[in-house]
Amino acid sequence: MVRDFQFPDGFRLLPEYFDRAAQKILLQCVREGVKAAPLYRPVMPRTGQPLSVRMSNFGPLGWITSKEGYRYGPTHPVTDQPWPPLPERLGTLWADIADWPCGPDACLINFYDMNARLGLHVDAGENAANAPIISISLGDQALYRLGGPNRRDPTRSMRLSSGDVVVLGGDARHCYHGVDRIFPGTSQLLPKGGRINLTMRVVGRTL
Ligand code: MD3
Ligand code: FE
Repeated sequence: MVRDFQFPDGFRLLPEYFDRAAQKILLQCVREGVKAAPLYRPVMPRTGQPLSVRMSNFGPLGWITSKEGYRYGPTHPVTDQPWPPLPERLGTLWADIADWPCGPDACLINFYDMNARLGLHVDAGENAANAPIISISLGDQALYRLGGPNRRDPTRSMRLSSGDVVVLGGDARHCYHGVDRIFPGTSQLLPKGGRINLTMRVVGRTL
């Protein structure tokens, strides 16, 4: 079979980087975090259409959307409280594998129920546009799709499983990507099923 797709430079998949015990610890961290900063449903800029993915954040800055647009901000859009601190285990993961001179200042928490999806997009809201993004998957498997720097570039789909870590550095950082579907019943980590994805980012100073 001939494939048109070439993995972008800087894409690294670390399958089951976290074992089951470590996944449970991270899940506990997320539970603590969303107690302080509840998952909420972001809306699309302009249309106000709700996304199917529910979100929250850890760290000094969080990624938020509103009808006015996307931005990073220091407080939860519903509670107006600061985001909870980044869990220590996530900070050590960054230090161990990011190969970047400073730490992350934002960690987006995405929660997918079995019907949630995330359309093809590029992450472009960060001033530190060349810093890597590190993603951690927990719970049910996801069909993840990675493309190139242009929306019409060929794409490649892969399954991300609980405990997998993906590093998006270099060219990969500027590629289109999305989540086409969740495979219910593929993990027992979350008692009610679903998937959590954590993405650590360096936002850089927002003026
Ligand atoms: C490739 N999240 O939060 S993580 C996002 O599974 C996001 O929740 C997906 O896309 C998720 O923005 C995918 C892997 C990921 C994250 C950022 C990327 C892949 C990326 C940035 C550039 C290229
Ligand atoms: Fe993204």
